[in-house]
Amino acid sequence: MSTIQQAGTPVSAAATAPSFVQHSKLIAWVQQMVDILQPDAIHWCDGSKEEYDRLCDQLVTAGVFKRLNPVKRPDSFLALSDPSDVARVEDRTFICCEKKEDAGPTNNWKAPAEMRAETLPLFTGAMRGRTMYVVPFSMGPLGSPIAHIGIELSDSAYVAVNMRLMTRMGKDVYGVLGESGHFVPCVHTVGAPLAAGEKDKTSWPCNQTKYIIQYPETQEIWSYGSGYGGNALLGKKCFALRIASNMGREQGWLAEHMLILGVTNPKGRKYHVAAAFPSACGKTNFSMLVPPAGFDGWKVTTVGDDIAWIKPGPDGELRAINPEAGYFGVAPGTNMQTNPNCMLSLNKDTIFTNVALTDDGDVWWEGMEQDGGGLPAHLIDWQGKDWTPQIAKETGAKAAHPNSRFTIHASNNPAIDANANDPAGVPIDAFIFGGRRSNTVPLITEARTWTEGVYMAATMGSETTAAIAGAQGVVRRDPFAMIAFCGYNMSDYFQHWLNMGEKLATADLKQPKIYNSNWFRKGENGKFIWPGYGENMRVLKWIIDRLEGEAAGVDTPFGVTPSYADLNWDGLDFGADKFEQVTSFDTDLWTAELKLHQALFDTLSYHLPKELVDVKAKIEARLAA
Ligand code: SAT
Ligand code: MN
Repeated sequence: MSTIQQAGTPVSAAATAPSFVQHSKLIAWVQQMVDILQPDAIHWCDGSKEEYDRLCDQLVTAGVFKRLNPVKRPDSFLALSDPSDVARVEDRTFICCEKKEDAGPTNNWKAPAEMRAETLPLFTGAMRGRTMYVVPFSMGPLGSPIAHIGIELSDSAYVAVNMRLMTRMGKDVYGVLGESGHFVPCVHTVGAPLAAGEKDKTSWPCNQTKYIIQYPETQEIWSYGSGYGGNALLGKKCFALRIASNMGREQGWLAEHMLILGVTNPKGRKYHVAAAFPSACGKTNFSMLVPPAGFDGWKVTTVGDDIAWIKPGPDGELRAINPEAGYFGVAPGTNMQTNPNCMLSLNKDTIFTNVALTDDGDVWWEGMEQDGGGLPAHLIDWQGKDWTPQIAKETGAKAAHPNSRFTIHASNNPAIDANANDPAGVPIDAFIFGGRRSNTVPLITEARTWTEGVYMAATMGSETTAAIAGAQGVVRRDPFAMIAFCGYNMSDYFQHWLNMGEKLATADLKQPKIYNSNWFRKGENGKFIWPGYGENMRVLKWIIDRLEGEAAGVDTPFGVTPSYADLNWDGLDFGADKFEQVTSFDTDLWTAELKLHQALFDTLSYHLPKELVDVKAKIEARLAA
């Protein structure tokens, strides 16, 4: 670590750069940014445990962190954000490339020069009175052929410590970069400069004006005004999805909003499945799934819980890594029933954001009452206010924000896959695309061909969740769960997927099978029908059995689904009538659904692959038959 700065002297990147930084272009870039952002000091992060501890202590002193009860939650902290800064801001997220068509109709677009001119006044002096943290990070195992490096400049120590959990962060990154290696420059400011001598009036400085800007052509990220999640931890959605999807398109690989899990069957054969669900739809739970009773000999292990980078390996087969090193997961709803591995992961070394504080210095969120303790008599809620069951009843106040999160290093996870850090990645056998739909879409459907699978993923719809600022529960098309994350034209992205399948076929390589799932159908009482969580193993087993050529299925106009007898029901009381409710294929609903697919295709008509239009025509013909 070095924070060498004399009060009153101009901040110099070259003078403060530690000896482990030997990259002159990088130092020059930091200086350029210092000149714009005008921080009071520079802190070059080395990523050590000592540095992490020191920064956490500083955050406690500054009132940003509360240290949790060391007996109940060792080395863990709680941060409460500004109530206006609690989720990703999609309407303030921009893809700035030269041509509007290259960003496509699903992204907010502005020409780079225009965006730079508009935001330069905001970035100018934005770090005054603050320290600029220089955060070196690798997305993926250091030196892996699938990994890429970024440097984030941030004026938030909260970001620096979160990045140490979420990425491979530290001075070893400079070893990989050497004197001239390639990195993605990422600039982040909370947008709350301080006048000389001024102190923060709040523990979560931010700005009502927000910009999350990606310049894909120059691979730059500029984030202004928010300290929260994907807005501020720039390795995550900004780099690993929006910028990386562009890199993948150019270089022939995939950057996807997917968990990756390993699943071993009783024969001892191991498969790897990558699954795309929208934010806050259970990716973390699925990736840490514990097989229920009746599934002896089955084992599920976590490679990643949110993002997958998938590149053709030396033999052309698709190999996937989790570019992240930790999990930034949704707390509410997590408990020993829904995700025991996750609960165990949170026992120590955790940063919690926007959950509630118990009277004995521990954390609490909605859903934890199901672990036997019932509702606590008193809490401090995520806004720092008193919370009691009575207050909750009268006002509906949530103790934890619905998008409250935990940050942990993946090594906390008892179900971590033995190959989670393998630089070569893991081979992918199947993809699952899962929307959140209260009706229409069946529990699980297998695509008959790669193209049919791409169609399923492309037309996926989903009800929005608390991970996005704004309206919730609205059905929108969310192709590949990438609506907010694809950094280029969505139709070109569909084409890229078709091309990847074609490449595998041409090389005579096995294409992973593609599935469409929906755990979220509701009954007339408005409640979810599928019990979910660990029971998803029943669906996963069917998928693996299909890969082994050992499970039957029935044809629907949309693909192949299991019949009741094709799933293992050991230990679960779920009758054929209920199964019918989660799998039924309703012709009227599907006729209406296809109109929505058409509306999506109308929006995406520029460069829309003809193959997808053909699949739609085939489904329509089958529906009519
Ligand atoms: O806030 S994040 O973008 O990191 C979480 C999510 O929306 O998936
Ligand atoms: Mn996500």
